[in-house]
Amino acid sequence: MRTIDLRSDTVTQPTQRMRELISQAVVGDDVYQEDPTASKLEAYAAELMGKEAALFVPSGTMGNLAALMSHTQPGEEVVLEADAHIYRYEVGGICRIAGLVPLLLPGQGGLFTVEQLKKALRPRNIHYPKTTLLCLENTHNNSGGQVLPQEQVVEVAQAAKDAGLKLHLDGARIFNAAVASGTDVKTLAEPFDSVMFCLSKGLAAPVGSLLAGSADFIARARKNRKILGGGMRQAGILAAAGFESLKVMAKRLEEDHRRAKRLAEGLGSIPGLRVANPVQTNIVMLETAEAGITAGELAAAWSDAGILAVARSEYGLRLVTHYQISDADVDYVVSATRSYFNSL
Ligand code: TLP
Repeated sequence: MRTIDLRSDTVTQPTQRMRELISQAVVGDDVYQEDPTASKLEAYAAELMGKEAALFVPSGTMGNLAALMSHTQPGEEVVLEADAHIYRYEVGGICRIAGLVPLLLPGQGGLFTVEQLKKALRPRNIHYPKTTLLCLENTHNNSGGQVLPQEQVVEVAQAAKDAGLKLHLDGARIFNAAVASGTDVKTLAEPFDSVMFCLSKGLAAPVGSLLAGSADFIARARKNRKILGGGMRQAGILAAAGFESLKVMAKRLEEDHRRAKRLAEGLGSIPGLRVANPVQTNIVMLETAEAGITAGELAAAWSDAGILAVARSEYGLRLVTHYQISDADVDYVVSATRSYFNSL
């Protein structure tokens, strides 16, 4: 039985062309900045994001952490949306390694308002940590891959800048946001001093993310990447696949979004199942409470049918489409789920 793996777009396998590029990569020692393939990918990423420079990092988690460390000093405060990946799913590195205090603002679809931000920012006072950075996430993972409304992003960013804050974007899925909103990544990244994006999610590279920003910021991030153990040697072996991600795979994300919508429509039409939010990109958040079954029970039934998904809470599941999920797979998931519900 074939496994239909909807746990995440991180499960994507490198394409044949990526394997060819990897085998042909010209490499050097990237800690000495002598790897032409890694350097070329960094220059290309910087240009795409409209920033001066970029840095190839092994993971999104390291890219975000290196950004936090490079924008701040330990003991300072960072504003984040309450469900931000940086806060919820990066093992507390923000506190443990960067030494920062998170200031969490609850958002709608991953974004809070200017009024919330202004109210939360406190004046200088001997009792308070200095607030120096604001981070946003686009698309917003925990809100089901929603695209942040760019007008509101610009307003929030302006208010943060006026208050003297730096801005970082966790753009792990910024290409999904760009495709879904019809806005190019440069425009989405424009309000931010730095942006991190992942090659190893819907863009299908085996490993790697990029952090882009000013030349000075990237020089600091390079040093911080070294502290974190992310100074890679013949990094071009990994970076080589990234060109295919950016030039080819980024252009097909619409297919994943179309399939996620089809999946949501199919599953949402089964009585008792509810799709938590409008599907805009490649993530579907499903709720089983009304059906009186737990997420764990549905995940177990799916697993028996060769379908993998993540049970996120007692009644919540996440399903993510990617290039290895076909229309036929989507139809199979819907019909297997219908059969399961009919058998209850
Ligand atoms: N997200 C993963 C898991 O960590 C949950 C996933 O399957 O969605 N920012 C965002 C918005 C992310 O979704 C992720 C990964 C990261 C950062 C971290 O990237 P990696 O996994 O490369 O460290």
